[in-house]
Amino acid sequence: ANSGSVGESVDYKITGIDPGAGIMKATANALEEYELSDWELIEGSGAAMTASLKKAIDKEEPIVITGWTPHWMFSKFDLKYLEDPKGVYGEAEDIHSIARKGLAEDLPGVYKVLDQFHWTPDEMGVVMSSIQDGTSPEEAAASWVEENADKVAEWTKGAENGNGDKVKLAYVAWDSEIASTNVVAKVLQDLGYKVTLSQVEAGPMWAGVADGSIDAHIAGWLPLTHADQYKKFEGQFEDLGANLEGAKTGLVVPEYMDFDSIEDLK
Ligand code: PBE
Repeated sequence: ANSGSVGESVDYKITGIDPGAGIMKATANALEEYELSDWELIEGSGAAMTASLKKAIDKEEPIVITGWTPHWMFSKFDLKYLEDPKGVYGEAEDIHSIARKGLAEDLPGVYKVLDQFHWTPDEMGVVMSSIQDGTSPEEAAASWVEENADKVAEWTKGAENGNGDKVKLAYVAWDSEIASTNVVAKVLQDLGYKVTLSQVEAGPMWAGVADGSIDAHIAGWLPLTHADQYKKFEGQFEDLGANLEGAKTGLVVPEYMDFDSIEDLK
């Protein structure tokens, strides 16, 4: 297909996710940088995006989505990132754990676990795929924690028990973060903490940690994806560093689409 027909074939629409996601901002930038003024970025959700992706792939129809790694979609479907010669989506990203100020003093055990929490994209992938296969996030997290006791012991090493102390974690309903947040919640519960998970948008997630109404989140995509929030609230949270290395975002299409670069969308 020539490049003109790529746009026509998908009605010049990119299937996006929740408007607060950093990848939406990056994609808006990509439309400008690559001069794709005919194109529209459609808002939705992670779940709606993967449903559209599955529908398209079942019929071998064209689709362009905002995608990211780690994500189960890459093990379920044959997909490729479009090349991004202008580097709009940045280099590899890390996912950081972000704590409210004062957490180390108020809940040192929680702080320690969050500080020690670190895993690989493959480990996260196991939990994500299990959830995708129909296991509830709580159960998928519990199984992973049970089967990875050695790893979990590294995270909880030296951490005080909770004795029923309350902890509030926030997350956004992105598949990667549903997996990670449920795993950390389970680990904290097993240590004796009472954990509340609140599902919010990306803005409130960062704002909540900054104003102290949320104890922590483990969904800080840096240095690029959440750069705006990081800058906006800098000094009002504690960055505990990366809990996962080698994340990535970009525009993603099925392998059967016969072009390879964002430049070909023009
Ligand atoms: N994501 C997944 C998020 C971070 C985690 C790439 C969709 C985003 O803010 O874009």
